[in-house]
Amino acid sequence: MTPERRDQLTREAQATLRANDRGGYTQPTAGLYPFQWDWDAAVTALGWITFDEPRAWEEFRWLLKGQWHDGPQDGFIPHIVFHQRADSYFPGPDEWGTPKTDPPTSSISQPPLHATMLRWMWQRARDKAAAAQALREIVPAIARHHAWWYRTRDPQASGLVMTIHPWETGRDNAPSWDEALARVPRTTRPYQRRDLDHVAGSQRPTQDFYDRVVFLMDFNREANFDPGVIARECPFRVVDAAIVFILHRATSDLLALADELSIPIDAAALRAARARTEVAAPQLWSQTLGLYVNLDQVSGARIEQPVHGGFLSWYAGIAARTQAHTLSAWLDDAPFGVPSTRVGADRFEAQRYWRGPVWQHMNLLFEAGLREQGETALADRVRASSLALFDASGFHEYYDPLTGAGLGGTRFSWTAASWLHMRS
Ligand code: 9WN
Repeated sequence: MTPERRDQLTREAQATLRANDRGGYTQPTAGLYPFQWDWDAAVTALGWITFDEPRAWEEFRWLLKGQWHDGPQDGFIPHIVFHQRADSYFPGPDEWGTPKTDPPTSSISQPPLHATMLRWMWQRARDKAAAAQALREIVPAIARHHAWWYRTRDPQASGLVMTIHPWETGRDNAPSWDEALARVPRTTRPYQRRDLDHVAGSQRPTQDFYDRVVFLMDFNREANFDPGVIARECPFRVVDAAIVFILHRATSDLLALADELSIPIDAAALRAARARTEVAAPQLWSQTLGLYVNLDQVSGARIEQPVHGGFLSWYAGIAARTQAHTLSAWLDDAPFGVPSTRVGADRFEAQRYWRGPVWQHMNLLFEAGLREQGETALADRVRASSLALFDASGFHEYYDPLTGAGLGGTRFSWTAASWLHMRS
């Protein structure tokens, strides 16, 4: 890539975040996603820190306005915070039935990237005094969120947190969830999807998927958001390897930040949770696929689907040597990597949401983990592929791994933020 093109992309990325800024939180993209999303906010803050440090810390402060306090859900950070009303998205604030909070929120979470993004922001920040002050506010809240994950999503202390909604995994319609979701009834109540007003149906989940995820949203409300009832009775309960790995990594970063800044948190409980995950992680290994995969907690079976979440094991510091061969083979098959489902697999679809396309923030995490674990050649391949996509197609929501074409939403915040972080 030429230096001129790099500068142009940087200007465009900064302009994208400014355009999506709603005065404290960043919309993922106008129209399609008009609120603040949890894991988007964490990645987006990583982009802001490269050119506007105060604004980066604000992103977290605004996300935490949606955190729940007290009771069994204490520490919960919802996957959507509805700071303002907008009718271009379904399901909006009135659909979730959550207790009246200000701002209103959804009732499920998303992959807990926060502590890792915060640590990288701390390392990058030039104004260390302001950064330390922000972290002293934010880190205890994130520690409560980790306690929420371990307490409510792993009540048996198995070492593997579960998740109870495809939207909670952030990789909503990955082929791994097909069987588990097929057991969930289809809702019979009327509702109006809004995503198809913005993006072609061939790039979005199916109607069948929506009917079942709406049922799960309503199930949560009928369970009165009681995590004990949900953990026992929710018809969709899976262990998502990506969430296990993201949480595991984030817990290490949380401990490191608290230690470095002398912020009091319950470090012993977090260390114990980490130790349990280290012991339990081999249950996620698929010998057949040479890859960490997901588990269906209702059937008890490993879900033998080749999806890219398992490649976060390096990022988690839980590496399996043979997985390097698997990733290498996946990259050989995809002109643009890393595809969310292996190219050529039965359920691979090049353009449909999480069933094939490439997502740049995932590549950012893969690259970081590979590099840290000494898999330099693979890290370089992932990076080269990502940079080629930025160069060819700019800042889309996701990309076709066969052609590099941009898909889904345009002028997308976490994609622009990923460029700002990865370019240097
Ligand atoms: C549901 C905002 C979010 C991302 C998710 C992505 C998509 C929402 C949707 O958009 O999900 O949360 O309506 O499709 O799958 O990862 O956080 O960018």
